[in-house]
Amino acid sequence: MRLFKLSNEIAGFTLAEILVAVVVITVALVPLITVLGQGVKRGKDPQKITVANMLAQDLMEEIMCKKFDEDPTSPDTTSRLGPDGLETRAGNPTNRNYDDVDDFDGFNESPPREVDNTIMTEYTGFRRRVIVDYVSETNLDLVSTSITRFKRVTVTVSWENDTQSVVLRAIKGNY
Ligand SMILES: [Ca+2]
Ligand SMILES: [Ca+2]
Repeated sequence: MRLFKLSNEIAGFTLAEILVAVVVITVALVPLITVLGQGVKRGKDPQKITVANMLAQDLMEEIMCKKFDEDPTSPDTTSRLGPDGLETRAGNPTNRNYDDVDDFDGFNESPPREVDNTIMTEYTGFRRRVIVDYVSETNLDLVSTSITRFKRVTVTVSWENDTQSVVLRAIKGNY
């Protein structure tokens, strides 16, 4: 008898819980559906955004592995942004590969290529661009025209004739 009463209480409590949960879920779903609807209207393709993010991440990881600057002194005294000498990303028999992060400043390729210059045939509709800036040591969002100990790497991957894009940023410090 006691058991029956207990189970009744549990059942009643559960039903109330379910009703509250349904109301909460309904309220929560309305803004979510609105957001998804806007995404579809703008023509954003979630699958392409995922691919673009992957392409951006791939290039960013390659860049961040490089040293801070061509000039090994700290802080740099002769730094300039861009490739040094005849460096290229893939290198060649007579010249070196990109070896510091700012060698990628001005990088612009479509279709995307592997490090060895092989075209990524499955991603031909995408473009990858890179900008490298010095940023203020007290405010990493502020681009600096003078040499600092921090470089900001901005990788932009675009598609559909550059009308769609994702941007990835990272900071490389000179420690
Ligand atoms: Ca270099
Ligand atoms: Ca350089």
